[in-house]
Formats: sequence, C-alpha cells, structure tokens
Amino acid sequence: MKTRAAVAFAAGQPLSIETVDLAGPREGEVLVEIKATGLCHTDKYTLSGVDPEGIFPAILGHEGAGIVVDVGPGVKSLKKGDHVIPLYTPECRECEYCLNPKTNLCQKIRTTQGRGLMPDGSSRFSFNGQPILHYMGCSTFSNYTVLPEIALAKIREDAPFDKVCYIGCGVTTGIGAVIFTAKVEAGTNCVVFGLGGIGLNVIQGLKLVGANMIVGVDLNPEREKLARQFGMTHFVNPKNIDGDLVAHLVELTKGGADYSFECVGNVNLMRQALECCHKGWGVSTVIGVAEAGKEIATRPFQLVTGRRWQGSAFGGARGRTDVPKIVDWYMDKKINIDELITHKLTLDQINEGFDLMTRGESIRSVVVY
Ligand code: NAD
Ligand code: AHE
Ligand code: ZN
Ligand code: ZN
Repeated sequence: MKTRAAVAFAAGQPLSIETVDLAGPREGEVLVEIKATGLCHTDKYTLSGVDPEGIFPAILGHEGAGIVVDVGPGVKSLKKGDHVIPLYTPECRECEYCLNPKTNLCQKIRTTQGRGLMPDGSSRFSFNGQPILHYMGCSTFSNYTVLPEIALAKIREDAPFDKVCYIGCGVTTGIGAVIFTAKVEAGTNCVVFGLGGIGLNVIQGLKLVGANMIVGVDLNPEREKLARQFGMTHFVNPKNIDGDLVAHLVELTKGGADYSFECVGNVNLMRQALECCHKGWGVSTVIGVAEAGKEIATRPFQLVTGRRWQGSAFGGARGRTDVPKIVDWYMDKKINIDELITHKLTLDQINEGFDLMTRGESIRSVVVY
C-alpha cells in the first residue's frame, strides 16, 4: 500500500513529506494506522546526527497511537479495529529480560530494531524502489506502519489518540522513572533537572507519590509557571544562582535530595544531579540521552559515601502491561496530559514542530493525521 510519511533522508536535514510504499504485515506483525504522534526530543537527537544508532534514510517517530488495520499470520493478541500504542521497548514476556523482574528492557528484537529493521531483518518501507529504515521499531511519522505484535500495547477504545499518544514515550518515561525505577517514597525531597516534555512528567509523578519538596531546575524561565501547576514547589534557574549550583541545591533540600532526575541529556548536569543528592542514601536517575562520545564523571567518593547513580529507559515500564494502566490513569483524571500538549500540527507542519522544540516554545507538539 501507499502511505504518507515524513522521511529523514539524511542527518541534519528537514524531514521530507512523501508518499512511500509499505509492504503488508508478515508472520507475527501488525499493520497500524497511526492517528496521532508526539515529537520527542529523542527524534530531534537522532535527526541531528549524534545518535550512534541513527541511520538514514529512515522514518522517525516513536510516540504514537492508532488502530490495527490488519494482522499477519500467527498474531494472537490483537485483531483488526483494536486501539494500540506502539512500544519502542517491547514486552515479549518470554526472553531472559522479560522473565527478570529487575528490568523492562525486553531484548527479543533489540538487535534488528537498532539496525532499523523488522525482526526478520528486512524493512517494510520503500521509496522509489529503495528501502527506507524503521526507527526505534515504531516509525510513527508515517500514517501507516508495521510493528511486531510484541511491540503494541492494546488500550481502551474511548481514549483520545491525540492525547494518549504521549503515553507512548514522554508520560510513561517521566512518571515511570519515579514510580517504577526510583520507587520514590512519600515525604521525600526531590530535584528535577530539565522541565520539558519528560521533566514535567517526572514532576507530576513526584506529586502523585506525595513527595515533600519538588525542586525544578531549568534555564528557561518560561517553564516555571507550568511546572508549579504540575506540583513543583521550588524553581531554580542556574543563571540566577551566585556560586555553585550543587551547594545551593544541597542547602535548599537541607542536606541533599533523596532523589534526583536528569531530564536533559547533558553530562555536566548528570554530575550535578548526582552530587546534589543526600550523603548516605540519595539516588540519582539519568533519563536524558547524551550524544555519542559523551561520558559522565564524578569523584568515586560521591558513591563511596552512599549516593547511587542509575538510569531509566521508558520509565522502567513494561509496555503491554503498564501502558494500558497509564491510559486508565489519564482517563480517570489521575494524571494530566492535556496541558502538556502545547501544539497540534498536521504532518506537513512537522518541521515547525522541531523548530518550536529548538526554540523552547513547546512542551509537546502532536501531529494529528
Ligand atoms: P525537552 O527539549 O522538551 O526538554 C529539555 C529541557 O531541558 C528544556 O526545558 C530546556 O530548557 C532544559 N535545559 C536544557 N539545557 C539545560 C541546562 N543546562 N540546565 C537546565 N535545564 C536545561 O526534551 P524532553 O522531550 O523532555 O527530553 C529530555 C531528554 O530525555 C532528552 O535527552 C531525551 O532524549 C531524553 N529521553 C529519554 C528517555 C528514556 O527512556 N530514557 C525517553 C524520552 C526522552
Ligand atoms: N540510540 C541511542 C539510544 C538512546 C536511548 O537511550 N534511548 C532510550 C529511549 S529514548 C526515548 O525517547 C532507550 O529506550 N534506551 C534503551 C535502548 O535499548 O535503546 C544511543 O544513544 O545509542
Ligand atoms: Zn521519546
Ligand atoms: Zn522479552
């Protein structure tokens, strides 16, 4: 079939809106009509050319929601008409990783996914007879896409696509990092670096679990108002701090954060996020994605004296199990998504969405097909 898609032909170039060819679903695969997709900072990161797994030409996008149009042979858990959210972290429920409760990083299809291919080693997309690669196993910047059955969460049918698409990455990543990865307790003092599409979801996760102090750190003063609305209790703009930011945060939190989260992808901030943690027990969670070649550093003494450093991918969530529950939280008004979606665009306007992100003017832009 033919489908409209925003194609990344090369790193650093704007996406190009094209009609591409899409082959039907093979064994264990599902054809999905994407109804809406969010633009995540990670799409911009890959498009910029600094992602070691960024290969072109490709169809980016990994924060979508849509409807099953067709299923390939052997597909058991989904049928035509089901509403779904694509999962860049699949859940096969049988690999060594899925069977270990300590991780959500299903590895069943990770190798081919990282090479822009379906599990059988081929691509379903092509343009003028040349293959176009998939991205993060999702390629939601295409109106229709093919995914493995294990990479789709079935969701309730009354959930609006243009909102719950954000659960496909940002919402789950932020709230999940608090609940599933860090397992933050009520009454704790927490610091969040970066108040964008991920950091604001960390903030609402912290509010949900009853954190005491929720300190937000961002260079963009425009972020303060919305962050306070989502539960931030103190705002720190590093530009307005005389002296050392870490010392300031330790003093503000009366000895250091019980939990901190880095939601920017800046290795200097990752160090500050660790070092503002409380001696003896503070835990810092890295969420931001740093470009190829970047490394983190600290004095090992920081760890010897009881601070811990960890990371979180997709908020530690197991997609097929947890994503439908997070959709319920949204539908039950336990979490707020609507106010974080600042811009709605058509596919033709997708490059403007990336410009808004670069200028710090959007939290989430959503393309509605
Ligand atoms: P975003 O662009 O919406 O937000 C980034 C925020 O960081 C902005 O508010 C910006 O003003 C702020 N910022 C930039 N430099 C700063 C600095 N030096 N000090 C303080 N604040 C600063 O991006 P996003 O969509 O929220 O994504 C954030 C990061 O999380 C990205 O690196 C993205 O790739 C990553 N990410 C990781 C996962 C995961 O599973 N681990 C999932 C999604 C996104
Ligand atoms: N290809 C990148 C990996 C970037 C990365 O860490 N991705 C996160 C999701 S970001 C979503 O917005 C992730 O899930 N990581 C686990 C994994 O297996 O990729 C790079 O830098 O190499
Ligand atoms: Zn993302
Ligand atoms: Zn698995």
